[in-house]
Amino acid sequence: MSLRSPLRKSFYQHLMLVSLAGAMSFPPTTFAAAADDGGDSSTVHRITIEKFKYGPSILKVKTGDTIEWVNKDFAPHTATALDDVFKTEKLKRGDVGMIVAGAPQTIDYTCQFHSNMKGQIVIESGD
Ligand SMILES: [Cu+2]
Repeated sequence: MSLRSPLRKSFYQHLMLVSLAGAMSFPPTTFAAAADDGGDSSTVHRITIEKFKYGPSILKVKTGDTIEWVNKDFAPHTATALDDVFKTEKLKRGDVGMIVAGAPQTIDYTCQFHSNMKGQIVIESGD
C-alpha cells in the first residue's frame, strides 16, 4: 500500500471508491475503523466547504460511516483534526476528501490554511 494513499479524489474516482466500499478496505490513511466493519448500514455524509465554511459545521455520525468533504471554493482547504486524528489532503475546488469514522469521540477540526474555519465531528456508537 502506498503512503501517498489518495484521500483527494476526483468526484468520479470517489464514486467508484464508495460503490466498492462494501467489498474493500479503506486506505491506511483513514483513521482506525472500529471492529464492526460490516458496512451494510454505514452511511456516507457529505460536508460542503463553501465561502470558507463547513456545512454542516457540526456533523453527527456513527462508527463506520464515511464522511466526505467537497470543496466548492476557489481557495484550497483541508479538514484537519486539531488532535491529528485525521486530516484530508489539500482539497482544491471540486476535490473530495474522505475519512471513515472510528471509535466514538468528538473531534474538532479546522482548515490548515484558514484557522478561522471550524468544524466538529461527533462520532457515536454504531450499535
Ligand atoms: Cu481553508
